[in-house]
Amino acid sequence: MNGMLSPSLMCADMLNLQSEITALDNLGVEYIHLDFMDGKFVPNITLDATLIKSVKSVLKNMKRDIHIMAYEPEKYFDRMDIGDGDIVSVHYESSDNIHDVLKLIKQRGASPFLAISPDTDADVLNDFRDEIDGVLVMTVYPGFAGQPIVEGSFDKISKVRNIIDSFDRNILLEVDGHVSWDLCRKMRSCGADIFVAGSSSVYSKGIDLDQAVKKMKELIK
Ligand code: S6P
Ligand code: MG
Repeated sequence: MNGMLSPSLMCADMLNLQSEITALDNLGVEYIHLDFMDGKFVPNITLDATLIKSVKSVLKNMKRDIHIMAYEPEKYFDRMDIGDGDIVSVHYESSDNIHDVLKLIKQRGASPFLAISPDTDADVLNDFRDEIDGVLVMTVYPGFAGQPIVEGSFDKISKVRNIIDSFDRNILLEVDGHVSWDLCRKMRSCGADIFVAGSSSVYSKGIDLDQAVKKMKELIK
């Protein structure tokens, strides 16, 4: 299986979101990464839940890849209209009942992913063996685009790959944060399957979107 792309909508042109989404869909991009923040779990706010719901109505083949950086993430599931085909990542530390939250995502027909921040030990994944379809490995601290990669991220990706491979189920590994032209290949060789592309690649200045998508797809093959 080739690596899959998930461009981050918070890095796109906010005044032209629909055309940006349609362009990605027409280029055969697999996912659109939708960051949701509550201003408390992380010190920022980006895309709103209603907007995340609306994205659904303009998609043809692309799927939503929703990354919730908020406490009590389940509060937003109805407003985002979470259901069939969505990936939904929730952070390990975001709920006292994170196992129930993952179950709820599954019950809605979506794919539950556990997001782990740079300071979260990969070993926590061992408690989620039968509950997750994927892991979102944050390679920057959640909250902002345009940050440098956190030291130790490649070892973390490799460690997560080993742990989830030991589960003997098909579990996807997604990387999010400074997935740059220079680093994405190494992330791929460490075991990443889905690549969140933001300001350090697909949305960097001086390259057209179609060229950028082609270049990225080639690098993460
Ligand atoms: C950060 C968020 C990410 C960013 C992405 C941006 O909290 O979860 O999805 O949108 O990291 O990409 P870049 O290349 O600017 O780091
Ligand atoms: Mg994200």
